[in-house]
Amino acid sequence: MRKPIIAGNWKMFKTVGESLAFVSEVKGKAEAAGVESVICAPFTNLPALVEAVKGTTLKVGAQNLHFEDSGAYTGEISGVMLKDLGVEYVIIGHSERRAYFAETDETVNKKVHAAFKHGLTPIVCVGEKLEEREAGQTKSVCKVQTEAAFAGLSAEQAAKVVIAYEPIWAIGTGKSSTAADAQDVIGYIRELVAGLYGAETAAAVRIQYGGSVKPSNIAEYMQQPDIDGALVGGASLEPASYIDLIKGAE
Ligand code: G2H
Repeated sequence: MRKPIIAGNWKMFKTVGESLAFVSEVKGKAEAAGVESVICAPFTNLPALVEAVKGTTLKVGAQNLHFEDSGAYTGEISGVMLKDLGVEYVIIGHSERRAYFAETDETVNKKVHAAFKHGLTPIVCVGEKLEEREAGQTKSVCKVQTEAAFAGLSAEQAAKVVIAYEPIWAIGTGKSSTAADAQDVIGYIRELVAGLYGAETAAAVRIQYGGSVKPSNIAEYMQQPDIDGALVGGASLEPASYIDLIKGAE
């Protein structure tokens, strides 16, 4: 059985002090039996967050990493550094990074390998743009992105990947994919993994939906057979909303 996973993607929000205030608000409340809850915070907040969540069921993730372990890459952070802090998850290939920071399918794949090299669990984002959806290319875009992200992974690694299907037109716009449409694409992504690694691995991979998820719509996504959680931006920033998302995923 796949354990549902709700991951907050804080993007470029919250200072260290605001992060700590958030954790003290949600401590002991953002817990639901059988739901994994993760906070993916800006790099600057990670050391304090890792300390603050000790003794709770909350886990901490980063929002990016460099694929090299070290080197002359000004401004970058490596998997070695994240592991050293005690970070457990890392978002890779979010559409904002693909759109604004030249992330490609190739760098996504290199970063997925770097995450596994350092014992981090990758949350790999895939999803189509509005014009691709309107052109009927949703599944072909997801196929290219998913197959590229998984290239060279062993079946054992593949089973541990968390995929986040985020239709780009639904991100931060208030427009969300219907649960049925999200299920259709996510079911297809699971079939893709089955084609690459077999049914057992595909049954183990967790696939989230992302894009304007909030406490009022989380339950309908969770009711879908192939949706194992959500990657949540805006609605993960407020403690009460985050707690409701975790409870709603139960
Ligand atoms: C999509 C999502 C989080 P939001 O980017 O990854 O953000 O929930 O604000 O649409």
